[in-house]
Amino acid sequence: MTRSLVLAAAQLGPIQKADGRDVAVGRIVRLMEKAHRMGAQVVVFPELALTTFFPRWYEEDIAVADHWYESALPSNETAPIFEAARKYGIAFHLGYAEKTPDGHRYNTAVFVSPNGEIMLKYRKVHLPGHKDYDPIRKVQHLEKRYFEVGNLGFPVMRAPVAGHDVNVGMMICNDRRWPESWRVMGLQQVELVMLGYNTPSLNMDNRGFEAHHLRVFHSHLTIQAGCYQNACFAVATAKAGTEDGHELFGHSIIVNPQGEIMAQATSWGDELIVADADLGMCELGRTTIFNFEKHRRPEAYGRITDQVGSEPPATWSPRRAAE
Ligand code: CDV
Repeated sequence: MTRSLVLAAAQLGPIQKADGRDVAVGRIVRLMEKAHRMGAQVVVFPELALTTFFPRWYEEDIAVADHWYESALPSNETAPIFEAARKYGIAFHLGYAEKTPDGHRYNTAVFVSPNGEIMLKYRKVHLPGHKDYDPIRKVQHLEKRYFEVGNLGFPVMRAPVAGHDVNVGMMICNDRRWPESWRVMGLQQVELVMLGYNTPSLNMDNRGFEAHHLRVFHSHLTIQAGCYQNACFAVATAKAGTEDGHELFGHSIIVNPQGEIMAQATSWGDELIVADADLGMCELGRTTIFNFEKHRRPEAYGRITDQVGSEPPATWSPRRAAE
């Protein structure tokens, strides 16, 4: 039997610092209604979908930032999202800032069934940016201040989605740039990777020039390569447009296991894109070029897990070469 799904990326335009949860939740519910009209069965919302990208704002006292976090999901404020999913029979992925009952803070995403059950939770592993105020930067990127490194690894779950069992996994924003994130999920036969991102149009590190157009290119390059090399689909959903003067580049995409872009957002606002995914497409890569069991050589990959930073290589000398 063909296993096919209608996938949607629900890109969100900017959420301003002054906007309350009701603003984001109202827009998310409207995108959910649209997803229903367009026949979507899985909808992926961005990273930190309920608030502005608050790690750009420095707070000396982290407790002052507490209002950006969810301590329960659903809550009174977020319940309308769960109600819409139930009403329309749609499974959804949502990124948000999580504060646990024992006070830990994570950049988190959940995959929720239409009946409101959290089927999978992921906490961002590759936190970019810095912990303390950085005077060199044009704009702060304080994820290392506001979040702990995720403690759930990169789990993949075989979950019921629209009548099929689907191997689903998640990553968040910067994780997409790291082949390790994809491969750990590829090793669990992931079929659908869901990921949200908030990526500025300009490099804000102020440590060298990076051409504007390459920012989008690098984002797409990593997602397309990740899908091809691990024979999976991805729904990659952006927050887009200008948040309090800070521009995010959008360009949400849905990608197939050949690494092809099946759908792409064209606006910098709230926008829904959809694509039909035949999950059988994952088989070709998995049984040929990327048949891991046949072709992987972990005995040659020791450095991947033994080492964190790079090391200089051995230096060539005539004597060494002769050995
Ligand atoms: N929210 C993010 O993780 N943003 C990062 C930074 C480096 C811009 C990204 O990879 O897009």
